[in-house]
Amino acid sequence: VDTNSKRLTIAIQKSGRLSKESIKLLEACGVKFTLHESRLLAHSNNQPIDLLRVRDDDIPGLVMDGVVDLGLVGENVLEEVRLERVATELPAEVTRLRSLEFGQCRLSLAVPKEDAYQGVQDLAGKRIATTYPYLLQDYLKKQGVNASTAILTGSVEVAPRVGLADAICDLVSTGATLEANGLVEKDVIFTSQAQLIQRPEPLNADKQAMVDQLLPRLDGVQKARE
Ligand code: PRT
Ligand code: ZN
Repeated sequence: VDTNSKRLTIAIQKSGRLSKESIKLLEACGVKFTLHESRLLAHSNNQPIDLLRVRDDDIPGLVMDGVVDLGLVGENVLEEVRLERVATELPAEVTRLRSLEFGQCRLSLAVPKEDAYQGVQDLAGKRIATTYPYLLQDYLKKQGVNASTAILTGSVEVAPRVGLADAICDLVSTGATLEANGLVEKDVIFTSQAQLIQRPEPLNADKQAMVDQLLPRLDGVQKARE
């Protein structure tokens, strides 16, 4: 992506829980697209804007590295990537523009329902399965608890049952997944919703003008939804 380009580049999740709402929000702001399922890049039909459609995990890094101008991503992924990048000394700054009021969820500790659990101290010396090792260890450190992690990118909720872990740290929205797996939510360690983020280096004048036009429209759309 050419940073001198007049076209604003926005990264969104290609397919997943944030995709539909992300497109819907941009369209409500007057940015029109024709999406082709297999394509990574989509040009707007009516604005100098390009959409880059990627895994949500890639969005914070693309924005932090200035590869794209804006990104729409969950705070959970944003903070996990930020902590990982701080630990590995990679650029980790973004400018947060707006909370987007969709993709709400929480990252919680959960244990098998038959376990006695008084508090996070009970997890000392235990193993916790998660997709968010940095957020988890950051929380445990603040609580003064030493526990190990089993990093899984999926099926975290089955880990206790198959003996891979004693507890889990996973995203929850309705709680149905925990319930179905005989787990009980104990401590919320992080709450999240989708965020609009911008790369830290200033945008060129053309791009800044587009952002200045986009934000009031977004505020209008969100106000109308209340
Ligand atoms: O392929 P890609 O990497 O882009 O997608 P992904 O599979 O990593 O992410 P995806 O599409 O599942 O979620 C994208 C983002 O949506 C997350 O990073 C969160 O910011 C947000 N979000 C909101 C959720 C949920 N709600 C949610 N409930 N992400 C995941 N879940 C999962 C959770 O992991 C668990 O498996 O849903 C299950 C629990 O849901 P309940 O309703 O049973 O509690
Ligand atoms: Zn992901």
